Amino acid sequence: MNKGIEFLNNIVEPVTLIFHNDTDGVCSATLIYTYLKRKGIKVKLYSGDVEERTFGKAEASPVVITVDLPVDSYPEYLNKFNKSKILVIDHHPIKNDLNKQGIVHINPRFDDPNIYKSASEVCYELLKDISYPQEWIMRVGAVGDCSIKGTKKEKLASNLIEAIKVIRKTVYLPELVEILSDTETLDDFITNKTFLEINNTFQKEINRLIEQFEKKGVKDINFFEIESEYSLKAILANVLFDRHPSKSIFVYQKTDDGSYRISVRSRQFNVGKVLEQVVKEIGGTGGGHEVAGAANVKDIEEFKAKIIELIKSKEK
Ligand SMILES: [Mn+2]
Repeated sequence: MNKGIEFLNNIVEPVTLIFHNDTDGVCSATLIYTYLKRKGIKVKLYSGDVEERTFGKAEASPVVITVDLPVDSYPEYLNKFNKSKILVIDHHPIKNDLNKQGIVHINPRFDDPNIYKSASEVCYELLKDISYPQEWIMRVGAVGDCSIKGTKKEKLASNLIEAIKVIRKTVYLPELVEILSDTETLDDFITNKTFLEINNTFQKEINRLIEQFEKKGVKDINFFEIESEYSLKAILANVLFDRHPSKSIFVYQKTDDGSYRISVRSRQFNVGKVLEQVVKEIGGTGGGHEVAGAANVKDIEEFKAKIIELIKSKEK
């Protein structure tokens, strides 16, 4: 922890800040960004998933900070920053200790492997001794990652960030961080007209898809293809599963490369295990937890057939 505080305190050169494209990532980045901006440091912001292209597009500034991204699972993504000072702030299970490679690697799981604490809380704790980080931003991030329950308004703010991500896409998130950094209170954020309009568009799209899903007739096992200009499989799968908690929900969407991404929710079988088994047999990637998981496959019809076959064989 002290190494992290020292790293942040000593920054004088321009920074590249790379953050996960979800609520916790946005809020973590906002806390770090606000601190650096107040110090007069130039910051370049980039957002994405833990994948090559997220790091590929990021400029190699003298200082590089990543937040809410388990880069220790893919240390090669950081190779291009070999001339920079690097700080990794994360909260996911640890695969490699990057401190051994000259990187300052902060993760509460070094002290307690089972601790569940959002990246926003980790950033807040680092910053609170050397500055005045925005507490409401930290709380919204923590609510986004379910590490605290939060108030109704905090929940609303967390959902609002998710909606903004869906409608404006990941490319907009750096701008969102700048706006959040200049937003003084939680109330200011959740009453922002532009964002409420975005939320409206988002709700309409979700409602349209719910209606389409239910019109088809809800069965025990449901495969539902989303046709939408937005990427909202996971969110829709959650909403449908909330409405039909005893059913199996497969929500899928065709990607640009012609393959299919599928979000799965079910209490009728072990989702993670079944998905792992299916992709082992038909190719692709997939897995997850007991009730929630995701997969990426080439042939959706083959995928559906395999799922039915596996579930039937387990019933016997
Ligand atoms: Mn995250």
